[in-house]
Amino acid sequence: MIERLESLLKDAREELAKASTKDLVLQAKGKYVGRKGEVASLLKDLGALPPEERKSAGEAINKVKTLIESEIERLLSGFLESEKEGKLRKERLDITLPGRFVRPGKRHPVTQVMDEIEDIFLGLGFDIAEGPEVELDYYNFEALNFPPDHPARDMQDTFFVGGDLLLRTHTSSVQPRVMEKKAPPFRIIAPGTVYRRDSDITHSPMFHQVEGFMVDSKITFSDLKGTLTHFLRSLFGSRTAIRFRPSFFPFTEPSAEVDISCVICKGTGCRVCKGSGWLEILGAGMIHPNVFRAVKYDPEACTGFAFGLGVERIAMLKFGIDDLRLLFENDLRFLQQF
Ligand code: 2NM
Repeated sequence: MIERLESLLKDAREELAKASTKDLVLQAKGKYVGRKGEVASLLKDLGALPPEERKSAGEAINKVKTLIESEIERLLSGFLESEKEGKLRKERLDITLPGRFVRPGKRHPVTQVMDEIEDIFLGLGFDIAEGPEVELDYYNFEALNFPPDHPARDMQDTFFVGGDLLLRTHTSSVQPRVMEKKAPPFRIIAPGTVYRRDSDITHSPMFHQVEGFMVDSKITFSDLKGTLTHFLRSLFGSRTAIRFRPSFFPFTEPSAEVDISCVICKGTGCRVCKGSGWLEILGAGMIHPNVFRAVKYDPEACTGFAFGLGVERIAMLKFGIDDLRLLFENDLRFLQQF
């Protein structure tokens, strides 16, 4: 028995010493100390020994088993360690590599200017209102004092959708919608997209407007001048000169066109202002009594001012863009500059 044990231990040690892979170690493990291994069969043979030898033989077998098992354990944990190391080496990250740059999106220059205009009026206590781009003839023209045969309707070429519907030609169409639902006093701006049948270097069939109006019992032309002066100096700088010229719009009386001193030459005359030193920037006036009548307001009891401006034109002046079409081409090389 002792001889068998000694040669078993020797064989196991030799085989384990040669086992160069985890699998070979596991194979040896099965062969020597597995459930049907050699140690197990020695233990089975214990029964054939005389009773007085069994105890010491059993102890000797278990000692050999423990020796083989601990050698196997040592080898296996060594393989595990080097497996882990190999994995770590393979998955190693170079945290000093520069990351891949993702270019952040930016707001379109027209949106930037629209947001800036909204911020100025929000600062003056104005609310923001919106209305549909596909609009009823009534809100776009009739309620704004453009009767069906009024020559002012020819001033703008309109996209008609059919029936009573058209693409709104100005965001003024929002105003009578607001007034139908609300009683004065209020001050509101209506920013949005509008459509006209115009297309050349200075006109796009789709563009953006901000229109504003303020209604109360004693709003005067001075309120209009003060509000627009504050607005234009916030937008173009505190040294901007402003002038009001008499004009005509169907929905305002009196009406004015508002000019600012040229943002390029500061008033001395250049190509942008065509030598005049002034740039036409918005239209405005006191709301016509017929507009109040259309929304069932008493024109004797309320007064109000209104104004409207084109956002693309302001964006072009602020950013020094000389061709309107650049704003609609969505060429990233152009847009990335703002
Ligand atoms: C302009 C110029 C002058 C205007 C008038 C109104 C309304 F509905 F209150 F009567 N909204 N917007 C207006 C007045 C718009 O744009 C050049």
